Amino acid sequence: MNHKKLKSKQTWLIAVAIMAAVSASSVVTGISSQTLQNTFAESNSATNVSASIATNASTTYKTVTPNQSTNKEFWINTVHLDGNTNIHPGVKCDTCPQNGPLHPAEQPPVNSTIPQGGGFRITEPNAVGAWDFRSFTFSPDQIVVNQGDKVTLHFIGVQGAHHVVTVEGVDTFQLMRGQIHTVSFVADKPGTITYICHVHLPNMVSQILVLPKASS
Ligand SMILES: [Cu+2]
Repeated sequence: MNHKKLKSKQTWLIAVAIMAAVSASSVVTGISSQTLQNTFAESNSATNVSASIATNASTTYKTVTPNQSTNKEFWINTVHLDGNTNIHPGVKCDTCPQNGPLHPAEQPPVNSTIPQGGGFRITEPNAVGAWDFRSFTFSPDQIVVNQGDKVTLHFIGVQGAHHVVTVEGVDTFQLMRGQIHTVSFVADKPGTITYICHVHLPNMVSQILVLPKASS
């Protein structure tokens, strides 16, 4: 066997070894070679990642028919997110569950430009150097329904002592911690409906997106 033929045979053997490895891994992971080929084809095509996810046989979807009105029910919590920290490194603050010995020193920002309105709050360092940055929000803060849906929203006062909530064109009400207030309406027009808390502006502002019926 001359040198050229030997090299050709080596290349062929390497190719067989790679194919065997791919085949073996497919058996181990339970993925058919056809699926692998599809995955490679999709990831190499111009379509995005969601296309390859959409064709995955293991993914199941609940079919959405835009023209069919349904009842949609959501539970919306009042939430404040707190960034607790300390101006001293490695010092436990009185409200920081995550504090550990390696916690770095963090000073409150000087001349912070926090918007007015109650939605944000900085609590200055206390006796042990702990300080906090708070931001109010609704959870969820984005809801999608179809035109014609009957929408029921349960607002739950969880964090924050007191809120004054408006669901645009539907209702304005007070919401105390521990209270649940329910509103219902038919989303008869496509577009957006905001729900806001007047006590915690400008960030406790959220949106219901009403998708239009498809033209038939
Ligand atoms: Cu509020």
